[in-house]
Amino acid sequence: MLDKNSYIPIYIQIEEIIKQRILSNEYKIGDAIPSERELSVQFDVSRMTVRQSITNLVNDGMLYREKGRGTFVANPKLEQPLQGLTSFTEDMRARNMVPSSKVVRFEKIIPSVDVARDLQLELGEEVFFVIRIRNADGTPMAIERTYIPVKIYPQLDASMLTGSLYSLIETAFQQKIGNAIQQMEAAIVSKEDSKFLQINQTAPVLIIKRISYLSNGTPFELVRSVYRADRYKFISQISR
Ligand code: 16G
Repeated sequence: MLDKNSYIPIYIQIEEIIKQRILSNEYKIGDAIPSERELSVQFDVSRMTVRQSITNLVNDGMLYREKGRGTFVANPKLEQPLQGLTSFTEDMRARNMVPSSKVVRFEKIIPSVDVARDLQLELGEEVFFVIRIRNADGTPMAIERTYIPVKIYPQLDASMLTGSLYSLIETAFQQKIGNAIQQMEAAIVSKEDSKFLQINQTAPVLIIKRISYLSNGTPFELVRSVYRADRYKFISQISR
């Protein structure tokens, strides 16, 4: 309830009330919340005050506005830790979500000079080039373009990649995965990826490039992953 005598500013109290309504499912994910006008009547405050509360919740990512349509409850972003060399399958299972993958391309190619260098291959050595759409509970979350040296896994085929690559390597191929180097950058989604990810053509994405090594130091994958920026936030622990 609003307490107009409180030292806590009214717009912050309203923010908290709306947050509670979202958390208690009174306002459901994807639903429109009442208009500024309705809320200002409900709380008996000015529209300006309500607007301030809503703007803060939009900035926090709990709500999003759509021009001419209203303000909606956002799907909470997945928090992805940046430490720990985990796989997509493990990450989703840890959240009780069901991972699935669609292999949209699988071919043997001679990689570019840059890819060959990252994978420590001689010029002309082949790689498998794989594009996979990674889904959580059936919704596309990321798209991955993976280069895997053919000489390490000559027996690889597309049907093996609908499940987890990392568990294939560790269980079927009995190899130990060691570490990886990652870099991340922001971008606007490409036209092709907007279709794969079923998002707007101007949507922001986060791109992670990962080179992963077996424990003996051999690079076994170079991956460019495109993550939906509206569904992911990356968390890292830092200390000094
Ligand atoms: C993650 C990795 C990717 C790896 C994949 C294996 C990032 C940025 N990328 O998506 O490099 O190939 O997991 O997942 O985290 P899988 O074992 O489920 O196939």
